[in-house]
Order: sequence, then C-alpha cells, then structure tokens
Amino acid sequence: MFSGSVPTAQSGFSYIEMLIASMLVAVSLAPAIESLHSARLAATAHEMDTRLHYALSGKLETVLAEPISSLLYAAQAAGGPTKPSSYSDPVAQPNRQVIYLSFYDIANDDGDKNHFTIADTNTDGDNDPYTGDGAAIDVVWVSAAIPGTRHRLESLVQR
Ligand SMILES: [Ca+2]
Ligand SMILES: [Ca+2]
Repeated sequence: MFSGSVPTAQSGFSYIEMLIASMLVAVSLAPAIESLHSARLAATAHEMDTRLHYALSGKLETVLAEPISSLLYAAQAAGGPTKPSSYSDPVAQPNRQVIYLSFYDIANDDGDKNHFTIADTNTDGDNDPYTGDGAAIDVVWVSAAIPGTRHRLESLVQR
C-alpha cells in the first residue's frame, strides 16, 4: 500500500515564512550596501589625495631645479618663510600650490637655535640679510604646500 508521507498543503514555506525571510535579507543587505558605498567614497578620497601629493611633489621638484640665486631673489621678495613666494600658483587656482622660501641657518651660526634667523653683519645698514656682506647665504629652505590640506613637503637647497 501507501507507506511514504503524503504531501500536504503544510509542506514547503508558508507565506509568512517567505515574508520574514525576505525582510531578513532586506535588513541584512542595507549595512552591506552602506559599507560598499563607504568603501567607494574612501577610494575616491584616497585617489584625490594621491593625485594632490604627486602634483605637489612635481611642483617642489620644479622649484628645486631653479638656480639658488633665483630662489634667494624670490625668498627676499616674499619677505619671510610664511609668505607665499612668486613660485606659488595664482590665488584663485583650485588646490593652489604655495611655495614658501627662506634662508636657512642650518649650522646655527647665530647660536639662537632658530633656523629662520641668520647672522647678518648688516654692514650695508639695510637690515636685510639677503643683501650686503651677510648675503653669503648657503642654504635655502623650500616648502611646498596646499593650504587647507595636510599636504606639505619641505626640502633644502645648498649652494
Ligand atoms: Ca638662527
Ligand atoms: Ca643687508
């Protein structure tokens, strides 16, 4: 006779079970989709960061290739290590690259342990260390930065 179980309307998933399963899938997909979106945003930010870094290093290399006399002239014209030099991008340029220049007291010749002050005999009386007898500046500090970002590179140029 008939010994196996008889399929009934109770076998398989009920409508409620299917509904609950669908809701569980939907609820668990939301965080997965959210994390994919976050990962995509992070990758985009990283790509932008990398592009800015390489653009700034290229700018720094260009400036470092300049003759030291030109760097000293631009440093004097800028008037200090916090003032943008003429090698900087125009003010309105997006992701503006700013070049800062200064003489650099690498050997602490004036004994004040400040690299941005220098022993100036001031024999020409103009209080400008870039001119006169004190103009034998051997080291120039060069800094390239993108204001408003963490991008900043520094280097020294020796005569
Ligand atoms: Ca000094
Ligand atoms: Ca001087």
